[in-house]
Amino acid sequence: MLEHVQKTDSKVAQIIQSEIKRQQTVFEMIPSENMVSPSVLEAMGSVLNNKYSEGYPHKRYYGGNEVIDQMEDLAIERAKKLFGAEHVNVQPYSGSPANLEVYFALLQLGDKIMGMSLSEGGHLTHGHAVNFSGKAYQFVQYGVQKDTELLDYDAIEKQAKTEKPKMIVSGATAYPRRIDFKRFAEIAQSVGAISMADISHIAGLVVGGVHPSPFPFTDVVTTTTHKTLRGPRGAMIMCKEQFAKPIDKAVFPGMQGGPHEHIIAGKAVAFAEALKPEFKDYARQIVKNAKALGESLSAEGIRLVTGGTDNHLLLADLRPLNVTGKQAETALDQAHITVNANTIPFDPRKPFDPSGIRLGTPVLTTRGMKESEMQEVGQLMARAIRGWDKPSELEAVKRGVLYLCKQFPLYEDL
Ligand code: DSN
Repeated sequence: MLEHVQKTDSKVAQIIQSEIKRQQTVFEMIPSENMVSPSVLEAMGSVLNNKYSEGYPHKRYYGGNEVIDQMEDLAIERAKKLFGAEHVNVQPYSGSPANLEVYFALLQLGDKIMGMSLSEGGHLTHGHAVNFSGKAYQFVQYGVQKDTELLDYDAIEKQAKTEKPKMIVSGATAYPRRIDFKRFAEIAQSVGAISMADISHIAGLVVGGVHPSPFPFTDVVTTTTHKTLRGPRGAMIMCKEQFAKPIDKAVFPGMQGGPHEHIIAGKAVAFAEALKPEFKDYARQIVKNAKALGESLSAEGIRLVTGGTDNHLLLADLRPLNVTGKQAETALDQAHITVNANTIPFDPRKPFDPSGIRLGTPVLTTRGMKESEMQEVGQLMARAIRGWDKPSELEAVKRGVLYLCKQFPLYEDL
């Protein structure tokens, strides 16, 4: 794979090799990550990188796009089939620009939007004060109920009726339960707001049929393509036909220049993979694995936010073990388990060193692990967290991790 760069730039080749080795020898458990197929990697590394294609298929601002047009058409056609969307724009560079493009397309600067607060599971671009979304629009935030840690749809409806937003954004980055997109769309409709769902985390579960789809209820749906969907790092916007024109205009020329057609090629490959029946098995196994991991962690005395999971991720509250999120993240890193420290709802601690960690099963499931391995993964994690300040414990956990990684190899021919 690195035959050319190895000859021309040994420093870069060596860094890439080290990262391949790191990915092969850790439990990668950040729930927004995945390991793509060699076919997706190849498509992303192709000569499609070389072309400027500003505009849309068959209406470009540069010559020589007759081949590129076929690729973008193919990606759009596959995405429509995968999600049952009326209109798809596959050009967004990533999730954050995609969300901003939707706001820019359908609202006036300063308009009111409702979105889920980052500290309770939302996303920066759903209206956080430090983000462009929170500065350019008047966001009001909703969160979860204190006692159940679940979304309270009646409270969200009441808030929508009082606030009368122009748009309601649903979707989360740290919410372990199902999201009722139909209810969100009904609430939006009842106050004359546009409904938007950001399904970046769960897109693969939606196409796999293990999470309810936001289609056909939701007006606009954004998603990244690199999380559970297991495609290249990038995004897309899907919408009802009536919103197609302003959305396309906001992506280009509103926010972006030349589309990354090599990444769009990777998206097309990933969509074809996700259309295969095996992908449904994969999505089902992600959820089974998350549930099994949750049971294992609970048995070890770790409290799970909401008591468990319906999707690919878990939020673990480490206060019962008297360990902070950052201490756990650092210790787990040393034991070759990659997670991120994360706030839990109503966290008494600060975001940089919060009370919890966020973890997920998409990558371990891609490697082929099942429920019995999840039992072991949970035990290894708990041992590392309890022994966060004991190098010998972390070393013992690392040995267990390396042993399992060998049984479930990754990128063997890279
Ligand atoms: N950074 C992503 C995540 O980890 O959830 C969201 O953009």
